[in-house]
Amino acid sequence: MALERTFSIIKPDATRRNLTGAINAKIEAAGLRIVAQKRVHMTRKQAETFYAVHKERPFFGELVEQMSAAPVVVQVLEGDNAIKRYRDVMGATNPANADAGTIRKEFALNMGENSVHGSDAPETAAIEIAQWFSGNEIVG
Ligand code: FUP
Repeated sequence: MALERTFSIIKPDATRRNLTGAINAKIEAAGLRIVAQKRVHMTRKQAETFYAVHKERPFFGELVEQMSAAPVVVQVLEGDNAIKRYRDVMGATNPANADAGTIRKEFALNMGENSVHGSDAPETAAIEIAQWFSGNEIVG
C-alpha cells in the first residue's frame, strides 16, 4: 500500500459547534495520522482561490461566504491510501446520502455545511497542501 498525504478542512459549521475533537477522533480511528494542523480564518479571496474549480457553479457565492464566515481547521493527513481512506470516512457530499458512521452522516447539517473537505486526487492534494502549509510545518 502507498503512504499518501491528503489535505483536510474542518469547516466553519463544525468548528462553530465545537466538533474539531470529535472529527479528529474519527480521522485517527480510521488509521490516518494528523501530521499538520492549524486553525485559520479564511479571507474571501482565500476561499475563492481554494474553490476556484467551482467558480461557475450556482452555489459558488454561498460556498465562499460559508467558508470565510468563521474559523476552519486545515490539516494534512497521512496514511496508506490516505486520499481514498479520508473520502470514505468523510462520506458523501450530501449528508443525506452518506453511509452510517461517516463524519458527514454524523455531523453535517446539509450539502453546503457538510463539516469537512478532503482532496479528491493526488494532484489536488499537492496543490491544496501547498496553499496552506510550508514544508517545515508538516511533521510526519
Ligand atoms: P466534496 O469533494 O465532497 O467536498 O464535494 P465537491 O467538491 O463536489 O463540492 C465542494 C463543496 O461545494 C461541497 F462540500 C459543498 C458545496 N456544494 C454545494 O453547496 N452544492 C452542490 O451542489 C455541490 C457542492
